[in-house]
Amino acid sequence: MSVTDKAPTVGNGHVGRSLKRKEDPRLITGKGTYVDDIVLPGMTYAAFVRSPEAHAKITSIDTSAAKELPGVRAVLTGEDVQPAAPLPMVWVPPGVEVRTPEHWPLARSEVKHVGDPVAVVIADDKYAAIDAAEQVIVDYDPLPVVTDPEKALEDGSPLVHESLGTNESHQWALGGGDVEKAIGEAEVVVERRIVNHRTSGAPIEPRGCVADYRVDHLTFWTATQIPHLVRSFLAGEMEISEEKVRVIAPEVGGGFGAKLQHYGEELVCAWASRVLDRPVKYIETRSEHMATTHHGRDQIDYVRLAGTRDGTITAIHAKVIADLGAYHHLLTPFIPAFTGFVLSGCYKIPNVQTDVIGVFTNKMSTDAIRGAGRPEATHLLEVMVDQFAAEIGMDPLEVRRKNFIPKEDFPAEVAVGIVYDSGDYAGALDRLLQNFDLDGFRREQEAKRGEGKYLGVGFSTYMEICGLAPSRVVGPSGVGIQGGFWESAVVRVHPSGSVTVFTGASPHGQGHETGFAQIVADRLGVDPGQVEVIHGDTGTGPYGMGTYGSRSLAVGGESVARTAVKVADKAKRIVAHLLEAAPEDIEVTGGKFQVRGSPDKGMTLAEVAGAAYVPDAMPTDMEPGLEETTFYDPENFVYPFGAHACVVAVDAETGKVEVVRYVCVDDCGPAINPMLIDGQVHGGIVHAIGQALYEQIHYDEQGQLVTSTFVDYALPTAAEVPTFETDRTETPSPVNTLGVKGVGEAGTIAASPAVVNAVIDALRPLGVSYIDMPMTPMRVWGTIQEARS
Ligand code: MCN
Repeated sequence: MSVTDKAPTVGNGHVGRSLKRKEDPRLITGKGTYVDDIVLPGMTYAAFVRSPEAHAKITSIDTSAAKELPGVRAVLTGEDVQPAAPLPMVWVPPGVEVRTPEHWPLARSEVKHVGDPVAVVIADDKYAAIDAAEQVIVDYDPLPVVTDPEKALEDGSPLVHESLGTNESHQWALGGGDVEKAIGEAEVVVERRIVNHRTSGAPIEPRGCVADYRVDHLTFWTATQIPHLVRSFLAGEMEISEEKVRVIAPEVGGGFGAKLQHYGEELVCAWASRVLDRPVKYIETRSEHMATTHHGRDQIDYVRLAGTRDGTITAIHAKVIADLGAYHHLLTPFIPAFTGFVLSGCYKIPNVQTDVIGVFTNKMSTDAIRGAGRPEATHLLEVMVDQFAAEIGMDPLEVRRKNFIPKEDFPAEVAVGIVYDSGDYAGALDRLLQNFDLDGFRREQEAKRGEGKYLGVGFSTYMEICGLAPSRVVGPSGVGIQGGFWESAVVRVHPSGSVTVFTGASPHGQGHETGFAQIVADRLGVDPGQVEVIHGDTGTGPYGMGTYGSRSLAVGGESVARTAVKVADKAKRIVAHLLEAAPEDIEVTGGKFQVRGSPDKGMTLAEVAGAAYVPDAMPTDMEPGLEETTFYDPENFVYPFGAHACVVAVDAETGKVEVVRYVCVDDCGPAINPMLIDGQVHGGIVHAIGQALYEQIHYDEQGQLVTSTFVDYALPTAAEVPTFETDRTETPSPVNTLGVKGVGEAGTIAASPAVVNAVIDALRPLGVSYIDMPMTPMRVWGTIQEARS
């Protein structure tokens, strides 16, 4: 990897400031337009008929009663909705067979999980559609069910897809060094079975779409993270030429990975709109969300970590049994592979190996949920580092320090062959400990123990891969999302000097309208209030890849920055021409394109734009206008990192865990907007505390979903989390000119092991040495009882 770009001149210093979010005035005054706010003349509403069975043959579907009901315009089944291709799965790793059963938007002959859509009713109003859906009579012939991925791998297990002859989707391995040899020769080997259970993305706004097909054109609003990709998929499936499909992601109320997907319901609504020649709206209910929007995690990790008694880690091996659910959605089988890429974490471990077995079960599919494979890796690694430290009787922080990749080693290639861009792991931990008085905590812990309270502290030092791109690395790994992994931007300066930015990123809570405006404002010498950022509309900007994998700033923001630099360069040439100076002597400072050393010679962007759009005085070899485009494909990923500490109080009588303090240091390179970063870190930590203590998608043995509402699926609220004490170090990435890395998933990736390690730290005096998530009162209490007996 080589990066030669020089950082562009920063003009007015908006970058680095905690500007309030430009998007908030409309959001907090209820003026945002979400999918459900879109009302079109002649609108009809979709309600899906879903399987109550986890696995069954469909023996008949009787739609006659439903069709008779007032207001019902159509009832469609799998026979009626026949797209040109099944729903997409885009991971085809070279040399690995990934068994991918056909996945149609409406089940054709069998249902494979509770909630599998079987038919759709389209009616004039939502309630008529729901009532009619209840009148569609489907006869099911139940088949044997398997929900436990380990049982699914046993001989004689019920098969989710009979035609495959196995429940194994695929095996995939990634390694470096010789793990078995290192483990065989090690002084110490610690082993654990770590369950990283199934969770939901659970954004506040569930999924929804409005399809409006008219005269060969489809306009499609959808709550998505990937509007351009949804357009490509819909165009292909419906055999409509791509330019005739416009996909708009309006205001999107959170996604957390669950909207990095192309769902069958989207296609069904578009199809129905074409059949009926009317707009069709679908908004899922919360219970539908829990059952049929893809889940995350669900790995059983058999981990061995080997080392010497002086604390050097010599090898780590993870056998990952990944429960993929019933079908492959967009990236389902790839997610556990991502675990393998980051298994070394912050450490110099010479022997590293991940062996993944992907397994079908009669459950909803898993796919990317915030972190997507990386939280699982960090969780197992950081928990195992503590287990290893306990085994050899060493301070877990000393073990970490001993094994950190030193900052002088960057760019650093790790055993699995990837090259980390930059890092200072010891620096982040040092900063954390400055903010956290560990000695003071240990004294308090001791004192409180005398009072019958169990306090514990857990640490997690993490590293993650994000900035998803670069195509030339991701492509060969087999991820074939239409169009590669670059990002696009257009920066358009209007004749008045105000600016519109079009980005291929598709924010759904991250605040790109603010951060991207700050980047452009500095490069063009204007106020961020003069910069409007347009996103999520395939009809306005060039093709773009969307928002996921904490890629938007490092890839999308960088493409915006580069485009603004191109615009500034043209502006400089115009100014140089008009003010008779050399272009190299023009700098953006004080809100002007200024001739260096001549304070009275300068032009505002509005004056430059005026000249560019009224080109009579422009250089003859220059095109009129002031607008540029960039397609940016980076040379490497970016690798953020940090150090987190969690303090818990455990009530040993009830098993209740309370997070009483949370201190963290994150490093995502130079901050564009520290407040946006804090917001991301807060949300990310809550997400992981949720998994560690409360949230779990739970199916019973018959494949019935037990946690289908927020009554059973326990999302933490503000009352369950402390005030977060955040801080940052800033280690620039050499990969992009902004020096930035991602932060959108950092909290989620870092926090769950910190919480688990804290609970174990609290309960060690009672003999507890390990506990799985979610650490519900029942589980914690049970573990204490077991340890006591
Ligand atoms: N940022 C910054 N300076 C930096 C790094 C980041 O100011 N040095 C800012 C960025 O400008 C951006 C935010 O931090 O406003 C996050 O940027 P980035 O890390 O590039 O992540 P993305 O914008 O690509 O967001 C994706 C990430 C993912 S993968 C999930 S999942 C997620 C998340 O963001 N889902 C979210 N954050 C979420 N936040 C909300 N509110 N809702 C979701 O669904």
